[in-house]
Amino acid sequence: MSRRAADLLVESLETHGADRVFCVPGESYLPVLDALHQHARIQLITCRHESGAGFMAVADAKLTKRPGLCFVSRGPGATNASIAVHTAEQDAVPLILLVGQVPRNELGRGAFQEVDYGKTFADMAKEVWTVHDPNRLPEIVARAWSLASAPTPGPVVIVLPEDVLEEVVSGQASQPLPRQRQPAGSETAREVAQRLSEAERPLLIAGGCLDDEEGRAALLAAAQTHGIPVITSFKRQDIFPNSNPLYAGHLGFKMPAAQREVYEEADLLLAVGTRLGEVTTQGYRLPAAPVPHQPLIHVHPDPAHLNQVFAAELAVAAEPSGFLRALAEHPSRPPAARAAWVEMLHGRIRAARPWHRPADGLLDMGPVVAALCELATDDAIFITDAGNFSGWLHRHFPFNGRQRLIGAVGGAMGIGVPAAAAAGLRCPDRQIITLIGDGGFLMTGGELATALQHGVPVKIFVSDNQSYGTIRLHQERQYPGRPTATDLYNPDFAKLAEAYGARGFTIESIDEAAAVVKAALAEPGAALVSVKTAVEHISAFATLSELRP
Ligand SMILES: Cc1ncc(C[n+]2csc(CCOP(=O)(O)OP(=O)(O)O)c2C)c(N)n1
Repeated sequence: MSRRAADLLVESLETHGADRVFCVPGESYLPVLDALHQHARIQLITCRHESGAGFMAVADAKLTKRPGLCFVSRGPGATNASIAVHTAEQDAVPLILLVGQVPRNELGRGAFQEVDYGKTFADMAKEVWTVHDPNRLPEIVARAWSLASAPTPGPVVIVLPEDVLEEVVSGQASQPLPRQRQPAGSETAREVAQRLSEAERPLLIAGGCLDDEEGRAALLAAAQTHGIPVITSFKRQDIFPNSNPLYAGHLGFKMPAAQREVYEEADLLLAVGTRLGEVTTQGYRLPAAPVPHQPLIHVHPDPAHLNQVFAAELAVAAEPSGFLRALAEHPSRPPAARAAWVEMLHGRIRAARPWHRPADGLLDMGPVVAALCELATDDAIFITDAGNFSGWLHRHFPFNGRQRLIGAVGGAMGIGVPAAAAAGLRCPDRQIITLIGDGGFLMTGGELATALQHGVPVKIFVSDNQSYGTIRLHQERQYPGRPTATDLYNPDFAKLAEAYGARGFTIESIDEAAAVVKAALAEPGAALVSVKTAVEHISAFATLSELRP
């Protein structure tokens, strides 16, 4: 059967399970848009900025565990999308970015909007492939799908010279390559169980590889079988029920030193499905790099991350859910001292969780989160942009193990609204709640139009403190009393939301918070709540007055 290469590309994406792609259209890949016009089984979501399209693809991949797909135009489109490539690398998310390119006979001449993507994305993408021969498109799609997915998921870029796309080809669409299997290894599980039975103060550091139903179930089963306290890696506190007595906390930013020191008393660290990044390890201190202070057992599917920074006593290249399932099959008997360790760790978390009205009566995101604790549904999807406003959710919200938290582990601002749109499209029956700062909202908030175009009833809470507060906090610490470049002039966010066609609300005081949150969540359509937060409450852990000498 002969047809255009663009059609073969779309067919190949479809045979791999693609059902949705995100794009900003461009003249450099018109044949693909036309092919998608004729393949109604793949939904094409048109976005307002390539960073929005890329973030939506990243969020979609976080929910489906399949590569997120994003089509962008050459040059300006591709460079706008680069934030998503970076985020996919940092967050270990499978992403395929498909980029238009100048025709093959113009390559290397510096033609209009030409970019050498191999150079541009070399430091972020797992691979960048330019399609020179249209007949190899199926092979390239299959390889890109497989490489983006494993062993550490990440971004792959496919570059499509525009003349390639119009060529007539006759090959078959490709089928997915088999996923490489990694046996869980019963012997290894037995050995680890033996180590656990000797440890008085073990800690299981659970990472993003466990962020699906299978992984969560395996984590819970292994933790309960062995009575091991669980702490989660950065922004993964949703993968383990926070009220479970074995929940011991979340390795995020701004952890009080006293809390970190408690973790450092562990006599065995079992890190499963985490790359042990800088934030998770509290600046390479837990475990300590390069030689940890306590024995480290590191389980990760990608051997490249084992012994990369930390010398593990036991380095296990295994699929984390399978490993934990095997571990749960080898029960151990914890030493008597374990119970006190478990209770001490969870007791601290339990004590710090409730939100209390601040003595100065100023508004921050606390009362909003307190209301969300009461009102969010059992399977709500929370999205946090990057910034200090998220600290109140991280500190006070007890994720139940079914609720999801989506944010950029890599710290990119701007993911909040696009990810909400993508999550609503993927999970139309679940409540979608975004927390975002005034800074982050004005980066990619235009994607609210994309959400509304598709009837996604996002609920967005904007912390309107008129500041790039996180940076202000750093400045107040390093250069007290000399904030620079962090004050913001803002629109009226509630009116802005109304102009988009969403319902707009404003919260100006603590006393109003609960009722307004309730009203916004009850809205059948999209709603935005502008929360007039006081910059004095610069984070969930500090006020400006406390920081000043
Ligand atoms: C794309 C991007 N640009 C810049 C930064 C650096 N940065 C981190 S947090 C932050 C300020 C966030 O401000 P806002 O969204 O208003 O939230 P707040 O910290 O005030 O709660 C900035 C500029 C970043 N992480 N990502």
